[in-house]
Amino acid sequence: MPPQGQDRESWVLYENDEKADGGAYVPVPPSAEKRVWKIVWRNVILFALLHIGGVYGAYLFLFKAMWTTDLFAVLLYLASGLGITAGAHRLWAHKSYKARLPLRILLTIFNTIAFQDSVIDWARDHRLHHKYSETDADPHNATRGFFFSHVGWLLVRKHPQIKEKGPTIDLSDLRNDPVLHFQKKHYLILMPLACFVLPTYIPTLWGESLWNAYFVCAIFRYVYVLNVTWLVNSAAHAWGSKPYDKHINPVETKPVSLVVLGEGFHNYHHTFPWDYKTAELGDYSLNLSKLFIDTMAKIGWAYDLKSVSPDVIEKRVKRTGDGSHHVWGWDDKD
Ligand code: ST9
Ligand code: ZN
Ligand code: ZN
Repeated sequence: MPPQGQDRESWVLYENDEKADGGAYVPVPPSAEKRVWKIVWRNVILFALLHIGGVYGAYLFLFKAMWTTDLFAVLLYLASGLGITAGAHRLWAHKSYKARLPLRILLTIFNTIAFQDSVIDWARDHRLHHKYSETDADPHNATRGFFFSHVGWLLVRKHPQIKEKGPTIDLSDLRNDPVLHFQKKHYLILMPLACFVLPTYIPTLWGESLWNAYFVCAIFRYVYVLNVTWLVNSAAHAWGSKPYDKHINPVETKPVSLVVLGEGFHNYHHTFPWDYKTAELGDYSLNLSKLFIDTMAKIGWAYDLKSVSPDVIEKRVKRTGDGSHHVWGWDDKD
């Protein structure tokens, strides 16, 4: 058995000890060995159908639907995206800022349009992802490959380590939030309404067909947002630079940031997960979520925005960065 009650580093070292000769503990890198997938065929079939519908919806989006319908689909992408980035991720999973009731209600509505399961369940998996990153207790453990971290983890039963380590995560702050409690309790009514029914009905008000509205604003928009979100788990754990910590897999990737409203600066985010910007710099063009939170702060709906001071970042860059950091000419100093 691996040592019990160890911190993450020890756990990573000893997780595969059953492979060791004679029962000795042999340090291993934090990568997973080949696993048996307990496939959930219902999910495989539903995701396959969803993606076929998504490709068809993209065709209608590009060539057939009314421009107002396309615009509405883009607005739904931005709203549901913010429900994940500014809501589930930065506000609820990481508590990187605080929000007054109207903003919590707005973000919960946006989040329900995104249909990535209730905020409480999303944040439970995400807190685990950070605490046990790149181990079997990480729901989308990127050391199991691009496909697994992108979508494969939603097609199989969770690794027993997730269910064993899961209860070590404190969720009391989320469970005590009445808005989140309401969302989880009524999810099976609220989610179909917000993600599929209303996005299909609303475009008929300006003369769009139900068919086009369904495939463009519900199916295509949903599949698109799912896939760009999943890119943060797959591409942003694989391809890019590591200016803040070269010892971890997450990377900085501007192309991903652009489509995920500022969540592609993933090396920074895993190094400083409490920063509401999820990035060192606040370039709004690559971080629409920051623009949204800053705007909410201006009207008083968001407050206590947490950030990291430049000298803390600088020290960390010099200590653990891979040398690719080029901000403020630090590389020329010393
Ligand atoms: C989706 C989520 O797509 C995507 C999340 C992406 C996260 C990205 C993060 C990146 C950073 C942010 C960037 C955002 C960018 C956004 C850009 C937007 C423009 N702790 O799960 P079950 C226990 S969702 C503790 O069924 P199975 C617990 O007892 C898509 N305990 O496990 C639980 O019971 P309960 C739509 C845990 O049976 C029980 O196990 N949704 C934990 O192995 C059973 O849990 C779907 O398609 C834990 N963490 O099934 C649904 N986890 O819940 C897909 C579990 O009652 N999921 N337990 O407490 C499933 O069908 C299933 O979960 C499964 C595993 C088949 C994958
Ligand atoms: Zn990550
Ligand atoms: Zn995070």
